[in-house]
Amino acid sequence: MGKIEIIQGDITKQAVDAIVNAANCSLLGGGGVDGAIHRAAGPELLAECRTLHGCETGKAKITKGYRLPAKHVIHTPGPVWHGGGRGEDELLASCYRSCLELAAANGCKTVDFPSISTGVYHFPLDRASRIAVREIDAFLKEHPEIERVRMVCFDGRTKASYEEALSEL
Ligand code: AR6
Repeated sequence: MGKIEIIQGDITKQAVDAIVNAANCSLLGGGGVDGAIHRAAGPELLAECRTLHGCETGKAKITKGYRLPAKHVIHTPGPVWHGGGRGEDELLASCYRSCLELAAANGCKTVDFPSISTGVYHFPLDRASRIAVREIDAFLKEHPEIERVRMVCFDGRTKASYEEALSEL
C-alpha cells in the first residue's frame, strides 16, 4: 500500500531509476514532455533513440538517461485520442504495463511517469488518470520489487485528476 504517489513538478528534474517519456512512434523527439526530456538529456539520447528504429503505440523501449538525473528513460508512444472507438483505452493501459515491465526487467525500483497522451494527443484527462492508476496498482501488486511509482504532473489540474483517481482505487 502507498507505493503510488502523485506530485506536481518537472519530470526532467527527478533523480529516479527511470522516467517515462510520452513519445511518438518515431522515438526521435517532439514537443511537450518529449522535447523537454531530449533537451535535458542532451544529444546522446537522440543518438541512442536512432538505433531503436521506432516503437509501436502501447509498447515501450528503454535507453540510458545521459545528462538527466534519472538513470534510464523508458519511451512509450501513447494513443492519439480519436473519440474512444479505436482501442485508445487498452492502448493507454498497455503503455503503463509495458513501461513497468521494462522497468522491472532492468532492475528499476523507482519510476516516474508523466500524464501520457493527455497533452498534444488529447486523451480525456479523467479517463486517462483512472486507467493509469488502475494499471500501476495492478502491476505493483504482482511486482513487489518496484518500490515506488510517481505520477509527475506538470500542472495543478492534472495533479488533481490523478489524486482523485488514486482516491477512488
Ligand atoms: N514534466 C512533466 N510533465 C510534463 C512536462 C515536464 N517537463 N512537460 C509537459 N508535461 P504531451 P502526449 C505534461 O503533449 O499527449 C510530443 O510532441 C503535459 O502538461 O507532452 O502523450 C511527442 O513527441 C501533459 O500533462 O504528450 C508526441 O508527438 C503531459 O505531459 C506527442 O507530444 C503529456 O503531454 C505526445 O503527446
